[in-house]
Amino acid sequence: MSSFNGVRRGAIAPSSKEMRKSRSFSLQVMDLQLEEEVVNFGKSLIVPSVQELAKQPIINIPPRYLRSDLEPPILHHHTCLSSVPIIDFHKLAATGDSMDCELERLHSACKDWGFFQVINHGVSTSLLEKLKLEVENFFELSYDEKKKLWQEPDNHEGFGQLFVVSEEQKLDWSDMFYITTLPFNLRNTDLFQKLPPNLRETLDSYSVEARKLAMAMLGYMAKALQMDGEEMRELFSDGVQSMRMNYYPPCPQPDKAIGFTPHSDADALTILLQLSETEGLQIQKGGKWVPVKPLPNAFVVNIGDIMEIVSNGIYRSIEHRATVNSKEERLSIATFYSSKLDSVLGPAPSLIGLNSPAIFRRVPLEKYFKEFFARKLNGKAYLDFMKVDEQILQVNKI
Ligand SMILES: O=C(O)CCC(=O)C(=O)O
Repeated sequence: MSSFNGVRRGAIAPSSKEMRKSRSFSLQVMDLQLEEEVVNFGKSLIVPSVQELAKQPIINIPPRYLRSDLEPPILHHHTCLSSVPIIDFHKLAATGDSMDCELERLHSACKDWGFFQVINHGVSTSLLEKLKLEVENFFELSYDEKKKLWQEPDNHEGFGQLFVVSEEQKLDWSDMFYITTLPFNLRNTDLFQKLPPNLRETLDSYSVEARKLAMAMLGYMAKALQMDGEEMRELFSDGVQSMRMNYYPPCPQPDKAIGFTPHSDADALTILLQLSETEGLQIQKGGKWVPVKPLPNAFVVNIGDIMEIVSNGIYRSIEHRATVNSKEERLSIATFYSSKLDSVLGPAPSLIGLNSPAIFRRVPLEKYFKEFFARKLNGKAYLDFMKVDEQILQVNKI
């Protein structure tokens, strides 16, 4: 899942050097700071570190991680099923038949799977390798170092888990680090300043590359949907981007736990980078959990709920989950791309007509995320909540 929280909207704070310039300037700064509004999208109860727990010589996992609530049984590693489509970004950028054919494949992947892997995406291998290394080192920091970057009770950015709303709620077998990365003025600067400098620099470069890729993909999707490209650009340029780094430690009872509860993502597009070829991600397809076998340095991209709304249900967000295993740790970095902060979500006007009435409500992005983060994660329940009442649809048809 996705999102952002505790971000500051409005004035960008000047540097301390600028602040010293003059008294009149500092008075202006005070005015600006008074006007500054903190946008807080939610919070999550603070929970213990699973990485630390997994270092103990335990045979049985604590009851809070036992997931008898999850049906069907968690591991399906031996089920042999077809895997998600692979989209070649070079071909999409080409002209002629090869482009048309790849665009059609992209359209089918978004409609029928909601998931695909992207190759030849243009993000340099050296940047990806650097990012993988920095994130691995980040999770290897001592617990004392990590505590300085842990979530605060009123803000879910930092280390911890998301969507924990009660002390009784079952927990995932994983730790995560969540941070808003773009646009720059929405960054939680205090948290960013505390990151190891190498990671911070790498995130600066990677967030820009991931945004370029997301915008290019949204452009191709607009074309494939026969949607007005300007509507897509208007909604998503300067969109909100956040990242969630996931760490799944080995688990002594992997068939009784889950690394990440089944969910669909609330954003428009998620770009997932897996740090190794260890499997764990599974997607829901035809009533079965299909494992996604990561291709080296490819991205796994998925349609989020916002894209399902914008496309008026033509593209589908798909439930997915992460399983764990008893031998190997697994790491992944999910980059979530959403529309801009002051946008109003709803089906694209160019896709709505007499024969295709809007099936989703129109809701400001801020309200959409606030309601999303106030809930326990529960499959696609939140998207159902966004649907126009079936009775209203019937009345409008008459
Ligand atoms: O680690 C994975 O493969 C899944 C991550 C995920 O679903 C997420 O971060 O939203």
